[in-house]
Amino acid sequence: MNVRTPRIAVMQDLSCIGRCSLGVAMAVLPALGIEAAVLPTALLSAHTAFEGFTFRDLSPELERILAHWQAMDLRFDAIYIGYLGSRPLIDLAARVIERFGAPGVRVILDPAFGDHGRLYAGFDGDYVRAMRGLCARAEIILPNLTEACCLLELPFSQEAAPEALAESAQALLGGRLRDVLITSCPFPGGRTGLICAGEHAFTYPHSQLSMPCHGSGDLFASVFTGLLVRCGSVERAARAAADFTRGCIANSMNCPDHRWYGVDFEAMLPELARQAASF
Ligand code: PXL
Repeated sequence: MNVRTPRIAVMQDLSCIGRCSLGVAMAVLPALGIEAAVLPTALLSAHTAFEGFTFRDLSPELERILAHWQAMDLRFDAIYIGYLGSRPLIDLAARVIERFGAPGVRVILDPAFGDHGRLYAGFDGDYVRAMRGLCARAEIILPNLTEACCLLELPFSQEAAPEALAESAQALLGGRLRDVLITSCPFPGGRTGLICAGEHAFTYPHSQLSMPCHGSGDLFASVFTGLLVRCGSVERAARAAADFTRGCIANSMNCPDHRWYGVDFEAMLPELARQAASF
């Protein structure tokens, strides 16, 4: 039997230190039996929560890569866009979707511009507004609570009611956008979890872990995208990705380094590969 390995175009930065973005996607997707074809948006010495990080915007090189890809008759099962880093890169991402996002290609966007009530270093309201425009070109977006509040022009609140968030998120739907899947949402009883508004509406609360871990959104997004391509179900992929991410964060809690150096997921990849077999 010769089954074609699915291929996902992954557009985000390469941060040399601090597990996030491409570093995570290029480990997770192959563990799920998926080829990661990468479009690096920027090269950083470390992610932007580390003081003194270097940042090289790769958009000129990306233009050349895209020109080559366009001549190659490439096809993808999905396009997964994460941290971009500048306004020109948002425009480039829109072009990637236009060129390679034919009907049937899943387009998943993690807006990746903030967390814990704040924007990441280097971002401002203009960036958020441009990202809102990009959201309408995606099929599924994966904002965390901070990003969802910014996109919806709501004040950030750890106490937002899940029903109210889901209702507000409806405002973003339309264009190509079918599902708004918000991570790290507060639920009654001190729990946290997922709220999905749109075609596949559901909620998935679970108990809160005590240590926030940098890069946990990127880990969730990579696992979600891979499992979605494997099984086609937004809810099933999201629940399993949340469970896996939570398990990895629990593993990371014995070492405070992971708060900034990222979720300790490597040792769990064989387990993820085993689980993927049933997807
Ligand atoms: O995890 C999101 C992320 C991705 N890439 C870079 C970042 C961050 C968050 O800070 O700085 C470069």
